[in-house]
Amino acid sequence: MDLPVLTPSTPAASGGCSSSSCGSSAEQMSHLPEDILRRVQDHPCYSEDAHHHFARMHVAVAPACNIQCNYCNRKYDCANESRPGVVSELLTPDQAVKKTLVVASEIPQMSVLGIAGPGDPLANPERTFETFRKVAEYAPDIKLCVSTNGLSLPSVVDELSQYNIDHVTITINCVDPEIGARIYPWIFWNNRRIRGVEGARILIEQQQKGLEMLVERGVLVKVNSVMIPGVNDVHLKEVSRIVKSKGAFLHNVMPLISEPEHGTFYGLTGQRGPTQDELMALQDACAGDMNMMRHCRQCRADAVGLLGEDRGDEFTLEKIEMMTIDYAAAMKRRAVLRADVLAKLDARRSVKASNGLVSLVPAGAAPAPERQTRPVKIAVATAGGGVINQHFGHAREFLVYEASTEGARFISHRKTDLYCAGGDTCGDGESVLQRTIRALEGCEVVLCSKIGFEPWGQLEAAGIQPNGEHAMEPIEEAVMAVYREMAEAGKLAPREMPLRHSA
Ligand code: CLF
Ligand code: SF4
Repeated sequence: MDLPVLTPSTPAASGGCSSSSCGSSAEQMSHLPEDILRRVQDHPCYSEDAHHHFARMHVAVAPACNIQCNYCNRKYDCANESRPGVVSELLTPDQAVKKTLVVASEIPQMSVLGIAGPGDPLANPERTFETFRKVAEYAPDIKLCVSTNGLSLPSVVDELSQYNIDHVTITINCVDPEIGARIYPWIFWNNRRIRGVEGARILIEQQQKGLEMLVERGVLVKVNSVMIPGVNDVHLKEVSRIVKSKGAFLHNVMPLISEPEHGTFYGLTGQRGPTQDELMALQDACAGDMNMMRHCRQCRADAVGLLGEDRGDEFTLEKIEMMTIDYAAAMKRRAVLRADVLAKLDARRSVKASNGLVSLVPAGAAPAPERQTRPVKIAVATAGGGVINQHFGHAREFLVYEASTEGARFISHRKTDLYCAGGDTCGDGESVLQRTIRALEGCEVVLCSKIGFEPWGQLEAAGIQPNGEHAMEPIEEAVMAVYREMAEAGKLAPREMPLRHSA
């Protein structure tokens, strides 16, 4: 069908039509069948490689929820898929479609539209499916993705398949109703509120049934789990084992966010979230040969842009109402960009597959040292594209890679307050810089495109070596180059265990 040229006056625009062995990088995913790789290669959440290049957007069309989680306050985004922060604008399906087409035109690398809240998309089936149906009609080049608590999932699996929704996330925090009762005070089921263990049991049954039905139909299922220390942290290894055995493609263990100011039950009762080390240890323990997602940013339910960035302010209802879109023309530009990015990713994957990770060493260089070196954590400032292209002072987050003789692997991201807004004055920048340095604890090097004199000195004083020599280089190659330099300089001798002082 011909795609419409949308203007502010068309019906569509104005209301006529929402561990060492883990990670989801190319290396870990290389065992997957080619057809699955093709289905995830431009999905920023399902492929760690893709998240450097492709963006996602969420449309907040789903206000209601059919369960209560102890980590959720409905004033804030769904904690299944969001970091705390109110949804700026709740959209009708028609507004969501217009916004989607505008964003896809303006951000051609936007490959996925997800519905993830602010409540549960499947507790708002009419609004959710109307949005998907219309986006699929007007913009068939956009992947559709939905995230749910799973309670209503079995009843809508066939409808999901009908709209070509190829990626579904189910948040599964437990498979034991006794544990579930400590996470979910109630569910709303068959027109009544069911509390405690019985409610949790029904929710778990529906989640597992929904997972099995989706897998049977060939839908790619990601499972999200919120890690709640002392409640389900140990148990999540069992969850990971079971969902993997039932065919889940990827497991994403996320940290509980429980700031008291968000007004959640956990926040108000002092339930803490995990430390970075606890989270990584659990992710490693869950990994086995399952793909683990480590690059999740716990997005808002109205997030727009690359993971880790939020361009929502550029696309408010007021702004998009004034925009005119020629989506047919945009789709051509999007196809060119997508083909270009995928060709580059394919080329890099082929090099890695044929030569192994050590091939990241430049031709002619000696092989990576294999003995007497320890792994090293290296932080990277990037604005996307898979290269080191961000000024240290402009970074809102750093990607952390672990380099070893096995190669470079992404292990986590560290959020930081913006140190420098790019102006001439830094205000209270120094204290923010100190917070940034604390966020980089455990890293020995930080790679960025540029860095000022002041932060350089403070990083060095904190034992973190700044390095701006690899600007615009591919991240993993730069990380391995630095690792080699450190090894050759004798800086990576295995650390000895500290001796105990005698009493
Ligand atoms: Fe959105 Fe979720 Fe689809 Fe991605 S987010 S609905 S699968 S398109 Fe991604 Fe954001 Fe993590 Fe979600 S980084 S919170 S996993
Ligand atoms: Fe909140 Fe999402 Fe849980 Fe519903 S499923 S209570 S919206 S976190």
